[in-house]
Amino acid sequence: MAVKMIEGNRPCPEGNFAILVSRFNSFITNRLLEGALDTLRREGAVDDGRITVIKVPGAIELPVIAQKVAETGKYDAIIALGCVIRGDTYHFEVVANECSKGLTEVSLKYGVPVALGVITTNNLEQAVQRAGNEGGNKGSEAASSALEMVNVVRQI
Ligand code: INI
Repeated sequence: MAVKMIEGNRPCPEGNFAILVSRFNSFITNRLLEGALDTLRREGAVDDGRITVIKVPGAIELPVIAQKVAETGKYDAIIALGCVIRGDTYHFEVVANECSKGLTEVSLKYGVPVALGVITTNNLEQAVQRAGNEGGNKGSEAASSALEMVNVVRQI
């Protein structure tokens, strides 16, 4: 008997996606949003009518809204976008750690894939590099991961 192999494809035209975007460092997070939208449309063949974008103040606010979205049962995946840049205080660690921990908890509690497109960098330059058009865009990567996960989940 052959091994059953489950692997997600990217196209996901019948999927419903919520993109949560934090406004803090919006010059970066808007680029992450552009990357995520572009990938959902081009790799996923997802129609705009299946995408909901929700803005929140900062990365700390992403988990509670992810929870509200997951509770509805209407979305196949959530893509969380944010940008946390290290400052002089311990605040960076608090925001970055609590955000990613909260998002993981939501994902596991509701069984909904939550793609982590929250970049955590030491400085603005690193953030710009990760929110680019060609070199790399973590919003686009998160969207790609969400597409794959929806297809994997459907096959299990
Ligand atoms: N929020 C971010 O998304 N990125 C940051 O770099 C950041 N820093 O550095 O403070 C940040 N703070 C705001 C936080 O997410 C909350 O919005 C705020 O504490 C109000 O709850």
